[in-house]
Amino acid sequence: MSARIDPEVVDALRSGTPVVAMESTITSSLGLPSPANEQALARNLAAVRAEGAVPAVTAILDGEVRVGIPAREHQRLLGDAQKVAARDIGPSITRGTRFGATTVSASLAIASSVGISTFATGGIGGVHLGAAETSDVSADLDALARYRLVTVCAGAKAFLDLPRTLEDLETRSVPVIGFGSDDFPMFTARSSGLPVPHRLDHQDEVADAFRSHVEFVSGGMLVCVPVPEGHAIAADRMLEVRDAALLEASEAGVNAGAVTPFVLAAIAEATGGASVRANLALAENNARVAALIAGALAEPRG
Ligand code: PSU
Ligand code: MN
Repeated sequence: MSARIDPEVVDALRSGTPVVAMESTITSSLGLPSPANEQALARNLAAVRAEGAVPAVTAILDGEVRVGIPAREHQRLLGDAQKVAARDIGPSITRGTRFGATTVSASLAIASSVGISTFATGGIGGVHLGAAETSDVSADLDALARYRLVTVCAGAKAFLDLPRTLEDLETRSVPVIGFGSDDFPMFTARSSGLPVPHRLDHQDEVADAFRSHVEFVSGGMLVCVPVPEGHAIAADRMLEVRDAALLEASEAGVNAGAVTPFVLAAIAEATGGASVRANLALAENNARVAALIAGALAEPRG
C-alpha cells in the first residue's frame, strides 16, 4: 500500500512547484508542550507557503502513511502519538496505528518514496552521549545517508555527542553544510564550537552542491542553519542547563525513551521558557530556508 498524498501535494509534485516535507514528532505529544506545538505547526506551514512552496507533513494516521495533512485534520497532529522511526513504518501500517508521529528517519523514508527532495526539521537525532556502551545512535543518521533529500536543521538535539555525530556523518558520506555559518550549530545555541566541513551562503549554491552530490555519491545532504540571532541561548548557558537536566534525569531513574521528553521539559523550566521560544523560532526559520532550497532545486540547473 503506497502513501496517501494530499491532492495539493500531488498537484505540486506534478507541476514542479517546490514541496517541503516536514516531520510530525515535533508537534505531537512527544514533542513541544501545548500550546507551543500548535503554534509551531501554524508557523512552520506559513513559513513554507510564504516562500511559494507547498508543505507536506508526514504522519501515520489510522494505519495509513500520509503525505500532506489538510487543515481539517491538523488537530490530530497535536495529540497522543506513538513514535514512528523508519523501522516502525511497516508494523505501524499493519497494526493500524492511530497516530504515528514520524521522526526524521521515517519522514525521510516516506518523503523519498513520493519523490520529495527537501525536508525541514528542528534538530536531528545523532550519536548519544555514552553510545560506546549503549550503541544508541539515531536511525536519523542512516536515513540521511540513504535517502536522496536535502534536510534542513539547526544541528542535532541538544544533549547528543556532537563530535561523534559529525564523525558518523562523515563516515556515511553525508555532506554537512553550514548555511551562512562556519560552525555546526547547537540547536538553540548558534554554535557548538565545532566547524562544519563546508559553508554555503545561498540556496542556489546548496541546490548546485546537492545535484553534484547525488550525481557522484548518492543519498542526502544536511544543511545546518543557526537559530535566528534574537532567539539564541548562549552555548555555555545551554550546556550548563543540559548537564543539570541530564543529572536530574539519572537521579530520578529516567531512562531510554523517557529521557528526551524529561530533559527537554527540564531545560524549558530552567530557561524560563526561552528554550521553547528558541525552538519555535529555529523550526520556523528552517522551514523558510527549506522552502528557498526547494525553490532553487525546482529551477533548471544554471
Ligand atoms: N529534536 C528534539 N526533540 C526530539 C526530536 C528531535 O529536540 O524529540 C525527535 C526527532 O523527530 C528526531 C528523533 O528524528 O527525535 C530522534 O530520535 P532518536 O534519537 O530516538 O532516533
Ligand atoms: Mn535511539
